[in-house]
Amino acid sequence: MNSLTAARLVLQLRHWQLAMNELLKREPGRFCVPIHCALGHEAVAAATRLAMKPADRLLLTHRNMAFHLAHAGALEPLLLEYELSAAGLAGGRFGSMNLQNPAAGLVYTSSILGNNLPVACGVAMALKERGETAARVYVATGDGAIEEGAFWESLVLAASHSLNVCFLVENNDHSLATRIAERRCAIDLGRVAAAVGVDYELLTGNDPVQYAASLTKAPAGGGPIVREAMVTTFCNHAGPTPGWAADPRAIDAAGGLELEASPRDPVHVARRAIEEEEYQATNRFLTSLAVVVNAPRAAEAGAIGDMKKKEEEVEEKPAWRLT
Ligand SMILES: Cc1ncc(C[n+]2csc(CCOP(=O)(O)OP(=O)(O)O)c2C)c(N)n1
Ligand SMILES: [Mg+2]
Repeated sequence: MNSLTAARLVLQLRHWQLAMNELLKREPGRFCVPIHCALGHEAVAAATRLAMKPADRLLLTHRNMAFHLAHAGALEPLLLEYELSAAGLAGGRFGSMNLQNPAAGLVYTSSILGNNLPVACGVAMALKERGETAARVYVATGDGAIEEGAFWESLVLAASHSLNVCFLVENNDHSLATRIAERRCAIDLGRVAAAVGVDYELLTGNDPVQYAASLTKAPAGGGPIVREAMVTTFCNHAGPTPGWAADPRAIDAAGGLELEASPRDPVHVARRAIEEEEYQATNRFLTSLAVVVNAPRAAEAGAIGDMKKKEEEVEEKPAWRLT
């Protein structure tokens, strides 16, 4: 996937998440499961899509929306899953916080912080036993979740057994309503990784192609890697959260895909890889669709169908479609 395709994926992920945010804003009682948008996490999610080979696996946490969208390539199966519909991505059995999509390699998701880390080691060990040594196991975690003992134990376990695991830490300087300085000492993950002989890189700048290149690096002699991506989460924890600067209710999908004119926003970075004319056309097109999703329950009344119909009506379409 080249820079242009990756940038388009970032825009698509932002559009789908803005559509979800509209639903959560206007119909807070619509979903009976907690839903954690990941506005601002699009470059990391896109990078895993770029990086992963068919045999690779990805294990996720509560904040899995951007990852799932990137790998499912569509909003509809997620929206239906969040409504616990049998037509959803997992037949309505997992909802949001445990959602998995094994067909795409997304084999496990846990809402219990730190829980997916030892599971990832187990998956990697099984792959190693089977001789599938080239298959990498990616496991996402957060600056809050690494406070669990399971993170430290998993890192040592993976290093000791030379497991092909990529620990992908999304550091948004938040755990619920608290910032790192409010709850613990600083953790220099680069030095932690070095202390157990593990390769580490810090990911900043929200370029999915650069991130993917880092995620796919294989350390000499095998073993795990740690990648820490600095992320700005524009949507708070899961809806308005005390202690977070921005309120997701203030985000208006009709206001455009870019949320901040700075490299902290993956969409701002994606614009650089796209002709401005195409970006503006895509922006107008996608934001005109986002508000249409604000319809009665998707499963019953076909909000997605409305969105598709609207899509056909809009004359000025971008030259590309991902799905
Ligand atoms: C073992 C455990 N303790 C506490 C919680 C409650 N909890 C849910 S999300 C969260 C914050 C997680 O922060 P982080 O890992 O940085 O992810 P982020 O939400 O910032 O993406 C907490 C404390 C939990 N789910 N599991
Ligand atoms: Mg966090």
